[in-house]
Parts: sequence; structure tokens; C-alpha cells
Amino acid sequence: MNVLKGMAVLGAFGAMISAPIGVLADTWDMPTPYPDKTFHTVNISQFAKDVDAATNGALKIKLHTGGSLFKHPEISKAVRGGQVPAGEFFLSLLTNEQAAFGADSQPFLATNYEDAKRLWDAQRPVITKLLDKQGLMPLFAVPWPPQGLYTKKEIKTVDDLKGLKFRAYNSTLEKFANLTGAAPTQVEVPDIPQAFTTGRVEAMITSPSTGANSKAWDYVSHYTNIQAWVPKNIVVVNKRAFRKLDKSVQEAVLETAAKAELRGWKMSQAETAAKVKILEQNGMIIVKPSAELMAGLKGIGEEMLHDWKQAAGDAGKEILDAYNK
Ligand code: PCA
Repeated sequence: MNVLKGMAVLGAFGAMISAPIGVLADTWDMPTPYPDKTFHTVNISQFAKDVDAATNGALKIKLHTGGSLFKHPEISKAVRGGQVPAGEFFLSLLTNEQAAFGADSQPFLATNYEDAKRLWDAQRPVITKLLDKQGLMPLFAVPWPPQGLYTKKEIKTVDDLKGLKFRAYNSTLEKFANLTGAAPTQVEVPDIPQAFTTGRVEAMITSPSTGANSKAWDYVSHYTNIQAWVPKNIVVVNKRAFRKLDKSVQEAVLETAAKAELRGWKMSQAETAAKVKILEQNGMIIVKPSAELMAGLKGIGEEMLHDWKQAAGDAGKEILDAYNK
């Protein structure tokens, strides 16, 4: 090898060691299910910017929001299969595979941020193991504001829900709606306005965020603050894709993810009051639920928790034991 060529090779190699940046720049496509202005999407977009900065451009994350690359129910599978290295989805969508994933959507188990945080601390190690078996690793999870009830008239008791065409977003909510006597249908967030205007649904349970973002006042009049549960979105990575990253890049991603989780929980809390106010400003009637309604809904919650414990087995027990400690 002539000297000059040898130096060039050495030089390139040296550059790779001291500055992987630029040389090994990677771009990750990342599908997310919710529209751009959703606070979760805003938080993830900040996460992507922070990863870029923390890795000096070695890892760029390109978001595909609103289910544009993969439909919501396909996102977890796409990350598992390695079609994309990372993605966001509603954690309790995985309940059908393993009930432990759905702890946060159990009605009235954890209904405020403090309890939701304790539940996440209890759930995280358990689902980390379950995700690991699927070749996935959780990066961070962020809750939606407590879930409330949207209807076209005042709901005073569970009986008032009977027969209502009800929008659901996972199997747990579908079961809850069925047990109240309502008739549930699955509808993704971007399709909510159309589902109401075409009459496919006439009531729903979701956060003040999703209600306000989808202009609930255009098709319902009452928001009943039942604070039924605090479900989370999770961001996961494909482990093989993660392992391919330079060690320093891996560390930067994990640190940035921890920051995104903290920021997301704060954003969620701020969102709650802000979005209820928007519902109110747009003419919706904010209702404090009657004791009778709450007693009826909580009774259904107890029945569901009983079933969930059976379905979730040891994993569920591990979560509840840690949560109730
Ligand atoms: N918004 C999402 C999930 C929970 C929430 O508050 C939805 O309605 O589908």
C-alpha cells in the first residue's frame, strides 16, 4: 500500500473513532398515531430535536404523525418486525396480547396523576420484560389527562347510557361501554368528528385534550368529569435497531427519553385544566358527576378489575402488589 493511501485509510478510520458524527449518521422513521397539535406529538417532536442535538446529528428521527405511515393498530407490529426502528402507540392496545399492558386503562384503578405515576412505576418493570420478549424496549410513557364522558344530554345514572352509540379506543373501553348498556364502536382519534357527524357514534369517553382537539362542542353538549382512568402512550424501539447505534448515541437516546417522559407528564397535567376551559369557552356544559352515576360506574370498574386480575395472572399480581404497597 502506498504511504499516501495508507494515511488516507488511517485518517478515515481515525475520524470514525473520534467523530462518528456525520460518518455514521442514521435516520429513523418513527410512526405516531395522533395529530400534530396533540401534546404527545409535540413532546415527541421535541424529543426528536433533542436526540439530534444530544448526538450531534448522528441520529435523526423523522416523525410520521397521525397514523400516516402505519395505522395505529399496526404501529407496535411494525416496530416489532423491524419495518421501523421506533414508534408510539396507546399502551393498552396491547391488552389483547397480555392483560398486564392494560393496567392503566382499568376503570377507577388509578384516576389522578399521583396514582398514575405509582401505577407506571409498578407496571414499567413488568412490561419491560414482556416487551423484551417481543424484541422491543420502552423509551418513555406519558399519560393522557383523566378520562371524562362526552354526551348530548346530561347523564345522571348509568341507565342514561343505555343504547347510546359509543366511541371506544381499546377493548377495555369497549367492555366498559358494553357493561353500561351502551353500544361501542372502535374509532381512531382522527376519525372522531366524522364518526359523530355521520351518526356512527353519539357519546364517548376520552380526555379533555382529545375532546377539545376534535372540537367536541360541534356534536355533543355535556362533559361529565368522571375521571375514570389515566391511560398512557408509550414510545418503544426495536432492540436490534437500538443495538446498532454507537454506545454514546444509545446513552444520549436514553437520557433524552428520560427527559421527554418528565416533560410529557408535566405537559399532560397542564393540559387537563387548559382543555376543560376550552370546552367550557366553546359552550359545553361541564358537569360534576352525580354520586349515583359514580357509584354505578365504579361498580362496573370493580367487576372489570376482578376479570383483569384473572386475565393478567402473575404479571398482573406483580403490578398490583407493587402499586398497593
Ligand atoms: N385520547 C386518545 C386516547 C386517550 C385519550 O385521551 C383517544 O381518545 O383515542
